[in-house]
Amino acid sequence: PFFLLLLTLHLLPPSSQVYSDEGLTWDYMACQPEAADMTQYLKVTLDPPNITCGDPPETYCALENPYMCNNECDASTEELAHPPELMFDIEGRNPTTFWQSTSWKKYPKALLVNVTLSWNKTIELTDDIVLTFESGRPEQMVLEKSLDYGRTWQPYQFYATDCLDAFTMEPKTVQDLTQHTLLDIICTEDYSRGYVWKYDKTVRFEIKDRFALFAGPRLHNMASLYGQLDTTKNLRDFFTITDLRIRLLRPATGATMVDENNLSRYFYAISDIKVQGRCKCNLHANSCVYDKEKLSCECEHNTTGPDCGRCKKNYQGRAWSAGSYLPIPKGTANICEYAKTYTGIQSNNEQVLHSGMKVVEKWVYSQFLPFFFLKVVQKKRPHCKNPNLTKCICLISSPNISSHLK
Ligand SMILES: *[C@@H]1O[C@H](CO)[C@@H](O)[C@H](O)[C@H]1NC(C)=O
Ligand SMILES: *[C@@H]1O[C@H](CO)[C@@H](O)[C@H](O)[C@H]1NC(C)=O
Ligand SMILES: *[C@@H]1O[C@H](CO)[C@@H](O)[C@H](O)[C@H]1NC(C)=O
Ligand SMILES: *[C@@H]1O[C@H](CO)[C@@H](O)[C@H](O)[C@H]1NC(C)=O
Ligand SMILES: *[C@@H]1O[C@H](CO)[C@@H](O)[C@H](O)[C@H]1NC(C)=O
Ligand SMILES: *[C@@H]1O[C@H](CO)[C@@H](O)[C@H](O)[C@H]1NC(C)=O
Ligand SMILES: *[C@@H]1O[C@H](CO)[C@@H](O)[C@H](O)[C@H]1NC(C)=O
Ligand SMILES: [Ca+2]
Repeated sequence: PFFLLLLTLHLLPPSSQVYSDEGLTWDYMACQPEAADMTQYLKVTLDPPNITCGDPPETYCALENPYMCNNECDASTEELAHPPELMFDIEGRNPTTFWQSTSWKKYPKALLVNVTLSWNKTIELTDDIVLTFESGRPEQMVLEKSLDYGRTWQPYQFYATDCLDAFTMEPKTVQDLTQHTLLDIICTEDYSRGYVWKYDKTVRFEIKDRFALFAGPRLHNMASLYGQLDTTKNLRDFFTITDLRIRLLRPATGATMVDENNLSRYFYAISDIKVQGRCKCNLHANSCVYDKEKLSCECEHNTTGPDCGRCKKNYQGRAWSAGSYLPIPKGTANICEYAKTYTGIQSNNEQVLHSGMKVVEKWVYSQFLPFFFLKVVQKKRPHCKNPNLTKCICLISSPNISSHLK
C-alpha cells in the first residue's frame, strides 16, 4: 500500500488562456519560470579589454560628416564616458546612452571587438535578440553562442553588407528557412546593407520567426511548437544558451571608401541589447532566483542542480528525466522518486537474484518498503518468475515499481 504513494505525487501543470498583443492565445503553463529580460543578470566582457574609448580621451567625427569632429569620449568624465554598462541601462533617455569603442586608428588592420555576454546559467531564448547601434551598423559581424559556459562557441548568424565577399556564404533571410532547415546557420544582408545611420539602427536574431515555422505566423499554435521542442533535442538546444558573443569585424564606413585621413569616423557604438528568455529548469521549476549574482532554478519534483538536472540525494528511485510539455496541455512532471541509498552495505543476498542479472553499484533500500531491493542493469526487463524472489524488485529504475512487486 505504501508504494502507491510513490506513484501518485504528480502535480500536473495547469494551462490557461491569456490575452497577448496577438489576441487570445493558449499559454501552456508547464512547470517553467516566466520569460524575463535577461540582460539584468549577465556579465559583459570585452576583448580586447581596453577597447572602450576615452582612455586616453579622443575626439571622433560623425560618420555622415567628416567636418563634424566635436564629439568627445573621455573615460574619466561621467558625461563623456561610454562604458559597456550603457548597453543595458534603461532606455528612453534622451540623448541615448551607449558603449563606444576606440576608433579605427590602425586601419587597414581590422578593428576587431568581441562583446561577450555570460549568464553562468543555461537560458532558453523566448524572443528576438535585438542590438541597437548608435553608430552605423557594422558591415561585418557574427553572433555566436555557447552552451557550455564559454568553452566552445558556435555561430548563430552571420551579418554582412556582402555575405559572399565577407564569409563566402550565399545571402539568405529568415524567410528562406523552413521547418527542415530551421537549424541552418545563415548569413543575412538585412541588417547591414546601405548607409542607414539615422534610420534603421537595429540588428536582429529572429527567434519568433523561427518559432513561427512550427507555431504559425502569429504564434497561435504554441502547442505544435511545444510538441516539437519536447521531442527534438536539437531544436531545444538551438534556442538554449549560456553565453552570447557579438564579434564585431568591420565598422560602418558609410557610402564612400574608407577616408584614411580621418579614421576618427569609424568605430562601434551600441546603445541597447535586448535578450528575452527564461532559465532552463528542465520543466522542474516555476521560478528562478537571482542571488549572490547568480541565477538558479528553484527546483521541485525532488530534483536539484542549477538546471534541476538531477535527482536529489535519496530520490534516485528511478533515472532522472526532464519534465515534458506532453501530453498537451497538462504535461508530465516526471518527478524523482524516493529511494534511500546505502552504498556501504555488502550484502550476501545476491543469491536471491535471477541468474543472468548483474548487480551494479550499490544496494538500495526504501524506507517505505520493508525489504531490500537491488539496483540492477539489464537490457530486457527481468520477470521475477522465481517464486523464491518474493521480496525482490528486479529493476528499480523502472517508473512502474509496483508492477515489479510480487
Ligand atoms: C590595449 O592593449 C593592447 C595589448 O594589451 C595594446 O597593444 C594597446 O596599445 C592597448 N590600447 C590602448 C588604447 O591602450
Ligand atoms: C578630419 O576632419 C576634421 C574636421 O574637418 C578636420 O579638422 C581634420 O583635419 C580632419 N583630419 C584629417 C587627418 O584630415
Ligand atoms: C573573439 O572570439 C573569437 C572566437 O569566438 C576568437 O577567435 C577571437 O580571438 C576573439 N578576440 C577577438 C579580439 O576577436
Ligand atoms: C558559476 O556558477 C557556479 C555555481 O553554479 C559557481 O561555482 C561559479 O563560481 C560561477 N562562475 C562565475 C564565473 O561566476
Ligand atoms: C518530493 O516531490 C514531491 C512532488 O513534487 C513533493 O510534494 C515533496 O515535498 C518532495 N519531497 C521533498 C523532500 O522535497
Ligand atoms: C525455491 O526454493 C526452494 C527451497 O528453498 C527450492 O527447493 C526451489 O528449487 C527454489 N525454486 C527456484 C525456482 O529456485
Ligand atoms: C505498469 O504496470 C501495469 C500494471 O501491472 C501494467 O498494466 C503496465 O503495462 C505497466 N506499464 C509499463 C510501462 O510497464
Ligand atoms: Ca543605453
